[in-house]
Amino acid sequence: MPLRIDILTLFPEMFQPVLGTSIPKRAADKGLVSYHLTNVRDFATDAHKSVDDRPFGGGPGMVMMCPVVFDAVAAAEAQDPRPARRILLSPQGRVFDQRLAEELAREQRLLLIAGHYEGFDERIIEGLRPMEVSIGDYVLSGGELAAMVVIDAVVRLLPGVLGHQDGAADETFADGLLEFPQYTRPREFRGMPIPEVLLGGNHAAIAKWRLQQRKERTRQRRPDLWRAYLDKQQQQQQTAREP
Ligand code: 4GX
Repeated sequence: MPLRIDILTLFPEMFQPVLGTSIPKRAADKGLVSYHLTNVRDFATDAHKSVDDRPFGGGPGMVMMCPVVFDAVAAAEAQDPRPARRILLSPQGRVFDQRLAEELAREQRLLLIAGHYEGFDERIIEGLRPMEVSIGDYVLSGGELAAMVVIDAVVRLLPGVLGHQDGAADETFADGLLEFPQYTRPREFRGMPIPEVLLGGNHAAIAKWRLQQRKERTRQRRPDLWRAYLDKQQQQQQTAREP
């Protein structure tokens, strides 16, 4: 069964350009994933089609209301018997990373809730118990772009989505190091040559140079990743020594 992804949003039209392009589209065309958009506003019951209201206690902005969100989740979930892993995009959430992408790629069904406005009525989180996920420490105007980031990172990990060529195996974060620099034609551009080692055809030397580059770049640019890499290496050596 393909992965089913439900998206609950007030702006379903934002998703078509992304899900209908490149890898997310290719994955759906191959039958490896399906996308299902639910417009939360369709579940508004009053004449004005309200989905948000002013916060109790006062303050700026509007808050997404419980009834529409609960009804939208129930309607989406009833479309398929498989239980969905519920995810709500929010700066309060667990910070999204490659490890979480890999975890989500093993699910059968995801349901993403993308909110606009200042936030959700807290009882949405209390009652629906979604996993709160943040794509980083900055403020977006809505959860839609965050949902698309999560979907893109997950879908490209599904078996069969990427060709063997652009396989997800040996790239950044698979082993915790940044990538090595790449070059293509021409051999010299505006006075800038390419590293000599890449022209020699000595594959062992090239592999060694690339690993060196990856380590050096990670150490200089991402000391946090470099620390984690060193710790992991040390752990592996420890395990290898155990009887
Ligand atoms: N990573 N936003 C969600 C509305 C909101 C506020 C509070 C729930 C609780 C974001 C991020 C993000 C802005 C999306 C506020 N929803 N989402 N939105 N960073 O900034 O995921």
